[in-house]
Amino acid sequence: MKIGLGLYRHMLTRDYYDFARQAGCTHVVVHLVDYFNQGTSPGSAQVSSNPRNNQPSGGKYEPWGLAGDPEKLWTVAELKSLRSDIENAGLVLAAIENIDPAHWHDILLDGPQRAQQIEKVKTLIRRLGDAGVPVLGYNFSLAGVCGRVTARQGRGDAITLGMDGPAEDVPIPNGTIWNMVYDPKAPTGNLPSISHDELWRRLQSFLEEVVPVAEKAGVRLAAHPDDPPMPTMRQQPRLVYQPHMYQRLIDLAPSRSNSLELCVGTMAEMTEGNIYDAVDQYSKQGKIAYIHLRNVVGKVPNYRETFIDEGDVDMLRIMAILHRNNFDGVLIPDHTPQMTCSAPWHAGMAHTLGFMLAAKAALESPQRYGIVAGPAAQGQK
Ligand SMILES: [Mn+2]
Repeated sequence: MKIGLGLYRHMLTRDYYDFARQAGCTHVVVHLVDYFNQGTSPGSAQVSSNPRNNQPSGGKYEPWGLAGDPEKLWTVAELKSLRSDIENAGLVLAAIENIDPAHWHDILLDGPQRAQQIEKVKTLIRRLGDAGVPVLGYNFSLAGVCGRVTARQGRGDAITLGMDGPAEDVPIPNGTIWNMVYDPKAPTGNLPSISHDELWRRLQSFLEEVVPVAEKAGVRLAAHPDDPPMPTMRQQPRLVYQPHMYQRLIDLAPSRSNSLELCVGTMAEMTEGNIYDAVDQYSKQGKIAYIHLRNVVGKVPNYRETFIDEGDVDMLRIMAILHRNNFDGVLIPDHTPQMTCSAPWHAGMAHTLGFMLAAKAALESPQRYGIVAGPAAQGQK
Protein backbone atom coordinates (compact mmCIF):
# COMPACT_ATOMS: atom_id res chain seq x y z
CA MET A 1 0.00 0.00 0.00
CA LYS A 2 1.03 3.57 -0.68
CA ILE A 3 0.38 6.69 1.36
CA GLY A 4 -0.90 9.84 -0.31
CA LEU A 5 -2.61 13.16 0.28
CA GLY A 6 -5.73 14.59 -1.35
CA LEU A 7 -5.38 18.20 -2.50
CA TYR A 8 -8.17 20.60 -3.42
CA ARG A 9 -7.81 22.78 -6.49
CA HIS A 10 -6.50 25.84 -4.65
CA MET A 11 -3.82 23.65 -3.06
CA LEU A 12 -2.12 22.67 -6.32
CA THR A 13 1.06 24.57 -5.50
CA ARG A 14 4.63 23.66 -4.70
CA ASP A 15 4.09 24.48 -1.02
CA TYR A 16 1.36 21.87 -0.70
CA TYR A 17 3.40 19.31 -2.65
CA ASP A 18 6.34 19.94 -0.33
CA PHE A 19 4.02 19.58 2.68
CA ALA A 20 2.87 16.20 1.32
CA ARG A 21 6.45 15.00 0.93
CA GLN A 22 7.39 16.30 4.36
CA ALA A 23 4.48 14.38 5.88
CA GLY A 24 5.76 11.16 4.28
CA CYS A 25 3.52 10.88 1.21
CA THR A 26 4.64 9.40 -2.08
CA HIS A 27 1.39 10.08 -3.96
CA VAL A 28 -1.25 12.78 -4.36
CA VAL A 29 -4.89 12.68 -5.38
CA VAL A 30 -6.03 15.90 -6.99
CA HIS A 31 -9.39 17.67 -7.11
CA LEU A 32 -9.71 19.83 -10.22
CA VAL A 33 -13.27 20.93 -9.47
CA ASP A 34 -13.21 24.15 -7.48
CA TYR A 35 -15.78 23.43 -4.75
CA PHE A 36 -15.17 26.83 -3.23
CA ASN A 37 -15.90 29.01 -6.29
CA GLN A 38 -18.36 31.75 -5.33
CA GLY A 39 -18.36 33.49 -8.72
CA THR A 40 -16.44 36.54 -9.82
CA SER A 41 -18.89 38.51 -11.94
CA PRO A 42 -19.75 41.88 -10.35
CA GLY A 43 -23.11 41.90 -8.65
CA SER A 44 -23.44 38.11 -8.71
CA ALA A 45 -24.87 36.79 -5.49
CA GLN A 46 -22.59 34.65 -3.39
CA VAL A 47 -24.11 31.17 -3.30
CA SER A 48 -22.51 29.99 -0.08
CA SER A 49 -19.98 30.71 2.62
CA ASN A 50 -17.99 27.53 2.10
CA PRO A 51 -14.57 28.36 3.63
CA ARG A 52 -11.39 27.27 1.85
CA ASN A 53 -9.43 26.34 4.95
CA ASN A 54 -11.15 22.99 5.42
CA GLN A 55 -12.95 20.23 3.52
CA PRO A 56 -15.89 21.70 1.58
CA SER A 57 -18.69 21.82 4.12
CA GLY A 58 -21.52 24.16 3.16
CA GLY A 59 -24.53 24.24 5.46
CA LYS A 60 -27.20 21.59 5.84
CA TYR A 61 -28.80 22.61 2.52
CA GLU A 62 -26.41 25.29 1.32
CA PRO A 63 -24.48 24.47 -1.87
CA TRP A 64 -20.68 24.46 -1.83
CA GLY A 65 -20.26 26.87 -4.72
CA LEU A 66 -20.58 27.36 -8.46
CA ALA A 67 -19.69 24.63 -10.94
CA GLY A 68 -16.99 25.33 -13.53
CA ASP A 69 -17.16 26.46 -17.14
CA PRO A 70 -19.09 23.93 -19.23
CA GLU A 71 -16.96 24.83 -22.26
CA LYS A 72 -13.63 24.28 -20.51
CA LEU A 73 -12.77 20.62 -20.36
CA TRP A 74 -9.41 19.88 -18.72
CA THR A 75 -6.88 19.59 -21.56
CA VAL A 76 -4.07 17.10 -22.06
CA ALA A 77 -1.58 19.98 -21.80
CA GLU A 78 -3.05 21.08 -18.43
CA LEU A 79 -3.07 17.53 -17.12
CA LYS A 80 0.50 16.90 -18.29
CA SER A 81 1.72 20.11 -16.74
CA LEU A 82 -0.02 19.25 -13.46
CA ARG A 83 1.58 15.82 -13.55
CA SER A 84 5.05 17.21 -14.23
CA ASP A 85 4.72 19.81 -11.43
CA ILE A 86 3.83 17.00 -9.05
CA GLU A 87 6.63 14.77 -10.30
CA ASN A 88 9.13 17.63 -10.06
CA ALA A 89 8.20 17.85 -6.40
CA GLY A 90 9.06 14.15 -6.00
CA LEU A 91 5.49 12.83 -5.94
CA VAL A 92 3.25 10.69 -8.13
CA LEU A 93 -0.17 11.82 -9.38
CA ALA A 94 -2.34 8.84 -8.42
CA ALA A 95 -5.81 10.08 -9.39
CA ILE A 96 -8.08 12.96 -10.29
CA GLU A 97 -11.03 13.01 -7.93
CA ASN A 98 -14.49 14.02 -9.16
CA ILE A 99 -16.00 15.28 -12.40
CA ASP A 100 -17.15 18.90 -12.59
CA PRO A 101 -20.98 19.08 -12.40
CA ALA A 102 -20.73 21.53 -15.32
CA HIS A 103 -19.56 18.63 -17.49
CA TRP A 104 -21.99 15.90 -16.47
CA HIS A 105 -25.11 17.32 -14.74
CA ASP A 106 -27.36 15.96 -17.45
CA ILE A 107 -25.84 12.49 -17.14
CA LEU A 108 -26.89 12.50 -13.48
CA LEU A 109 -30.24 14.10 -14.35
CA ASP A 110 -30.90 12.30 -17.64
CA GLY A 111 -31.37 15.78 -19.11
CA PRO A 112 -31.35 17.16 -22.67
CA GLN A 113 -27.56 17.53 -22.86
CA ARG A 114 -26.89 13.96 -21.77
CA ALA A 115 -25.52 12.71 -25.11
CA GLN A 116 -23.10 15.64 -25.46
CA GLN A 117 -21.98 15.27 -21.87
CA ILE A 118 -21.31 11.55 -22.32
CA GLU A 119 -18.97 12.57 -25.14
CA LYS A 120 -17.35 15.13 -22.83
CA VAL A 121 -16.72 12.52 -20.15
CA LYS A 122 -15.32 10.10 -22.75
CA THR A 123 -13.00 12.86 -23.99
CA LEU A 124 -11.95 13.59 -20.45
CA ILE A 125 -11.12 9.93 -19.82
CA ARG A 126 -9.08 9.72 -23.03
CA ARG A 127 -7.21 12.86 -22.03
CA LEU A 128 -6.42 11.41 -18.61
CA GLY A 129 -5.05 8.33 -20.36
CA ASP A 130 -2.93 10.49 -22.70
CA ALA A 131 -1.58 12.45 -19.75
CA GLY A 132 -0.74 9.30 -17.78
CA VAL A 133 -3.31 9.79 -15.02
CA PRO A 134 -4.43 6.26 -14.06
CA VAL A 135 -7.62 6.87 -12.04
CA LEU A 136 -10.72 9.09 -12.20
CA GLY A 137 -12.76 9.17 -8.99
CA TYR A 138 -16.45 10.07 -9.26
CA ASN A 139 -19.59 10.27 -7.18
CA PHE A 140 -22.82 9.36 -9.01
CA SER A 141 -25.10 11.35 -6.75
CA LEU A 142 -27.88 13.90 -7.15
CA ALA A 143 -27.85 15.48 -3.69
CA GLY A 144 -24.10 14.95 -3.22
CA VAL A 145 -22.46 15.59 0.12
CA CYS A 146 -25.08 17.57 2.02
CA GLY A 147 -27.13 17.50 5.19
CA ARG A 148 -24.17 17.81 7.53
CA VAL A 149 -23.65 20.18 10.42
CA THR A 150 -20.43 21.66 11.79
CA ALA A 151 -19.96 21.78 15.56
CA ARG A 152 -17.30 21.95 18.23
CA GLN A 153 -17.92 18.40 19.33
CA GLY A 154 -14.67 16.58 18.57
CA ARG A 155 -11.94 15.40 20.93
CA GLY A 156 -10.43 18.39 22.76
CA ASP A 157 -13.34 20.53 21.54
CA ALA A 158 -12.20 20.24 17.91
CA ILE A 159 -14.57 21.57 15.26
CA THR A 160 -15.91 18.60 13.35
CA LEU A 161 -18.63 17.64 10.88
CA GLY A 162 -21.49 15.27 11.35
CA MET A 163 -25.19 14.69 10.97
CA ASP A 164 -27.93 15.34 13.46
CA GLY A 165 -30.89 13.85 11.64
CA PRO A 166 -32.15 13.29 8.09
CA ALA A 167 -31.99 15.99 5.43
CA GLU A 168 -35.32 15.60 3.65
CA ASP A 169 -37.02 18.95 4.28
CA VAL A 170 -35.53 20.96 1.45
CA PRO A 171 -35.60 19.46 -2.07
CA ILE A 172 -32.82 20.16 -4.60
CA PRO A 173 -33.57 23.41 -6.45
CA ASN A 174 -33.40 23.55 -10.26
CA GLY A 175 -29.91 24.40 -11.49
CA THR A 176 -28.21 22.58 -8.58
CA ILE A 177 -26.69 19.11 -8.71
CA TRP A 178 -24.26 17.31 -6.41
CA ASN A 179 -24.39 20.25 -4.00
CA MET A 180 -23.09 22.71 -6.62
CA VAL A 181 -24.87 25.32 -8.73
CA TYR A 182 -24.42 24.63 -12.45
CA ASP A 183 -27.12 27.05 -13.66
CA PRO A 184 -27.67 30.13 -11.48
CA LYS A 185 -30.36 31.31 -13.94
CA ALA A 186 -32.47 28.14 -13.76
CA PRO A 187 -36.22 28.77 -13.37
CA THR A 188 -37.42 28.60 -9.78
CA GLY A 189 -38.70 25.22 -8.66
CA ASN A 190 -37.28 21.91 -7.55
CA LEU A 191 -36.10 18.67 -9.09
CA PRO A 192 -38.87 16.08 -9.24
CA SER A 193 -38.13 13.00 -7.12
CA ILE A 194 -37.06 9.85 -8.93
CA SER A 195 -36.90 6.19 -7.85
CA HIS A 196 -33.86 4.14 -6.80
CA ASP A 197 -34.38 1.95 -9.88
CA GLU A 198 -34.22 5.00 -12.13
CA LEU A 199 -30.96 6.16 -10.53
CA TRP A 200 -29.42 2.69 -10.98
CA ARG A 201 -30.61 2.70 -14.60
CA ARG A 202 -28.80 6.00 -15.16
CA LEU A 203 -25.61 4.63 -13.61
CA GLN A 204 -25.82 1.46 -15.70
CA SER A 205 -26.13 3.37 -18.99
CA PHE A 206 -23.27 5.63 -17.93
CA LEU A 207 -20.99 2.67 -17.15
CA GLU A 208 -21.96 0.81 -20.33
CA GLU A 209 -20.98 3.85 -22.38
CA VAL A 210 -17.82 4.99 -20.64
CA VAL A 211 -16.17 1.85 -19.21
CA PRO A 212 -15.05 0.56 -22.65
CA VAL A 213 -13.44 3.96 -23.31
CA ALA A 214 -11.74 3.86 -19.91
CA GLU A 215 -10.42 0.35 -20.63
CA LYS A 216 -8.89 1.52 -23.89
CA ALA A 217 -7.40 4.60 -22.22
CA GLY A 218 -5.93 2.56 -19.34
CA VAL A 219 -7.93 4.57 -16.81
CA ARG A 220 -9.86 3.17 -13.84
CA LEU A 221 -13.15 4.85 -12.95
CA ALA A 222 -13.48 4.75 -9.17
CA ALA A 223 -16.84 5.23 -7.47
CA HIS A 224 -17.20 6.94 -4.08
CA PRO A 225 -20.16 5.72 -2.01
CA ASP A 226 -22.92 8.17 -1.07
CA ASP A 227 -21.79 10.46 1.73
CA PRO A 228 -23.72 10.63 4.01
CA PRO A 229 -25.07 7.14 3.20
CA MET A 230 -28.80 7.72 3.62
CA PRO A 231 -31.36 5.86 1.45
CA THR A 232 -32.66 9.24 0.32
CA MET A 233 -31.56 12.83 0.83
CA ARG A 234 -33.37 15.99 -0.23
CA GLN A 235 -36.19 13.77 -1.54
CA GLN A 236 -33.90 11.99 -4.03
CA PRO A 237 -32.60 8.39 -3.95
CA ARG A 238 -28.98 7.51 -3.12
CA LEU A 239 -27.05 4.79 -4.93
CA VAL A 240 -24.48 3.10 -2.65
CA TYR A 241 -25.70 3.59 0.93
CA GLN A 242 -25.06 0.09 2.31
CA PRO A 243 -21.82 -1.89 1.93
CA HIS A 244 -23.34 -4.64 -0.27
CA MET A 245 -24.52 -2.08 -2.84
CA TYR A 246 -20.94 -1.60 -4.00
CA GLN A 247 -21.07 -5.19 -5.30
CA ARG A 248 -24.08 -4.34 -7.44
CA LEU A 249 -22.12 -1.42 -8.92
CA ILE A 250 -19.12 -3.65 -9.68
CA ASP A 251 -21.28 -6.35 -11.23
CA LEU A 252 -23.02 -3.89 -13.57
CA ALA A 253 -19.87 -3.69 -15.70
CA PRO A 254 -17.23 -6.27 -14.87
CA SER A 255 -13.94 -4.60 -15.79
CA ARG A 256 -10.71 -3.43 -14.17
CA SER A 257 -11.84 0.05 -15.23
CA ASN A 258 -15.01 -0.19 -13.11
CA SER A 259 -13.57 0.17 -9.63
CA LEU A 260 -14.06 1.78 -6.23
CA GLU A 261 -12.88 4.88 -4.42
CA LEU A 262 -13.59 3.16 -1.14
CA CYS A 263 -14.33 5.61 1.66
CA VAL A 264 -13.91 3.91 5.03
CA GLY A 265 -15.59 6.78 6.89
CA THR A 266 -18.68 6.74 4.70
CA MET A 267 -18.93 2.95 4.94
CA ALA A 268 -18.58 3.12 8.71
CA GLU A 269 -21.61 5.44 8.77
CA MET A 270 -23.76 2.80 7.00
CA THR A 271 -26.40 1.07 9.10
CA GLU A 272 -25.97 -2.49 7.76
CA GLY A 273 -23.09 -4.90 7.27
CA ASN A 274 -19.63 -4.87 8.76
CA ILE A 275 -16.88 -2.48 7.71
CA TYR A 276 -14.10 -5.10 8.10
CA ASP A 277 -15.97 -7.68 5.98
CA ALA A 278 -16.66 -5.03 3.34
CA VAL A 279 -13.03 -3.91 3.07
CA ASP A 280 -12.00 -7.59 2.91
CA GLN A 281 -14.61 -8.40 0.25
CA TYR A 282 -13.70 -5.55 -2.09
CA SER A 283 -9.92 -5.61 -1.63
CA LYS A 284 -9.86 -9.38 -2.22
CA GLN A 285 -11.52 -8.81 -5.59
CA GLY A 286 -8.88 -6.22 -6.54
CA LYS A 287 -11.68 -3.72 -7.05
CA ILE A 288 -10.35 -0.85 -4.95
CA ALA A 289 -8.52 1.83 -6.96
CA TYR A 290 -7.80 3.94 -3.88
CA ILE A 291 -8.98 4.52 -0.34
CA HIS A 292 -10.25 7.40 1.77
CA LEU A 293 -9.37 6.80 5.40
CA ARG A 294 -11.52 8.48 8.03
CA ASN A 295 -12.95 7.53 11.40
CA VAL A 296 -16.40 8.34 12.81
CA VAL A 297 -18.60 7.83 15.85
CA GLY A 298 -22.16 6.74 15.19
CA LYS A 299 -24.12 5.96 12.05
CA VAL A 300 -26.45 7.90 9.80
CA PRO A 301 -28.41 9.97 10.52
CA ASN A 302 -26.50 10.66 13.74
CA TYR A 303 -22.74 10.55 13.52
CA ARG A 304 -19.70 12.79 13.71
CA GLU A 305 -16.27 12.63 12.12
CA THR A 306 -13.36 11.92 14.51
CA PHE A 307 -9.60 11.78 14.52
CA ILE A 308 -8.10 8.67 12.95
CA ASP A 309 -7.04 7.02 16.23
CA GLU A 310 -10.43 7.24 17.96
CA GLY A 311 -13.94 6.56 16.70
CA ASP A 312 -15.80 3.35 15.99
CA VAL A 313 -13.38 1.83 13.46
CA ASP A 314 -10.13 0.07 14.30
CA MET A 315 -8.00 1.61 11.54
CA LEU A 316 -5.06 -0.71 12.16
CA ARG A 317 -7.38 -3.62 11.55
CA ILE A 318 -8.58 -2.00 8.28
CA MET A 319 -4.99 -1.50 7.15
CA ALA A 320 -4.08 -5.07 8.20
CA ILE A 321 -6.89 -6.43 6.00
CA LEU A 322 -5.66 -4.34 3.05
CA HIS A 323 -2.10 -5.51 3.65
CA ARG A 324 -3.17 -9.17 3.83
CA ASN A 325 -5.08 -8.83 0.56
CA ASN A 326 -2.04 -7.24 -1.12
CA PHE A 327 -3.78 -3.94 -1.78
CA ASP A 328 -1.20 -1.96 -3.75
CA GLY A 329 -3.16 1.25 -4.31
CA VAL A 330 -3.04 4.55 -2.48
CA LEU A 331 -4.58 5.41 0.89
CA ILE A 332 -5.27 9.06 1.60
CA PRO A 333 -6.67 10.75 4.71
CA ASP A 334 -10.27 11.75 3.94
CA HIS A 335 -11.24 14.53 6.34
CA THR A 336 -10.23 15.22 9.90
CA PRO A 337 -11.57 17.46 12.64
CA GLN A 338 -9.92 20.89 12.63
CA MET A 339 -7.03 21.18 15.08
CA THR A 340 -6.78 24.39 17.10
CA CYS A 341 -3.78 26.18 15.61
CA SER A 342 -2.97 28.52 12.75
CA ALA A 343 -3.11 25.68 10.18
CA PRO A 344 -6.03 23.43 11.21
CA TRP A 345 -6.20 21.52 7.91
CA HIS A 346 -2.45 20.88 7.75
CA ALA A 347 -2.30 19.77 11.36
CA GLY A 348 -5.19 17.34 10.92
CA MET A 349 -3.64 15.84 7.80
CA ALA A 350 -0.14 15.56 9.33
CA HIS A 351 -1.61 13.84 12.41
CA THR A 352 -3.51 11.32 10.27
CA LEU A 353 -0.55 10.69 7.97
CA GLY A 354 1.75 10.04 10.94
CA PHE A 355 -0.68 7.40 12.18
CA MET A 356 -0.88 5.82 8.72
CA LEU A 357 2.90 5.72 8.25
CA ALA A 358 3.41 4.03 11.61
CA ALA A 359 0.70 1.47 10.88
CA LYS A 360 2.17 0.73 7.45
CA ALA A 361 5.66 0.26 8.89
CA ALA A 362 4.40 -2.14 11.55
CA LEU A 363 2.35 -4.17 9.05
CA GLU A 364 5.16 -4.43 6.53
CA SER A 365 7.83 -5.53 9.04
CA PRO A 366 5.97 -7.39 11.79
CA GLN A 367 9.00 -9.46 12.85
CA ARG A 368 11.08 -6.34 13.36
CA TYR A 369 8.63 -5.11 15.97
CA GLY A 370 7.98 -8.48 17.56
CA ILE A 371 4.44 -8.56 16.18
CA VAL A 372 3.85 -12.20 15.41
CA ALA A 373 0.75 -13.20 13.51
CA GLY A 374 -0.99 -15.74 15.75
CA PRO A 375 -4.07 -17.82 14.88
CA ALA A 376 -6.38 -15.11 16.23
CA ALA A 377 -4.85 -12.44 14.04
CA GLN A 378 -4.87 -14.69 10.98
CA GLY A 379 -8.46 -15.68 11.43
CA GLN A 380 -9.55 -12.12 12.05
CA LYS A 381 -11.32 -10.38 9.25
MN1 LIG B 1 -14.64 10.05 1.30
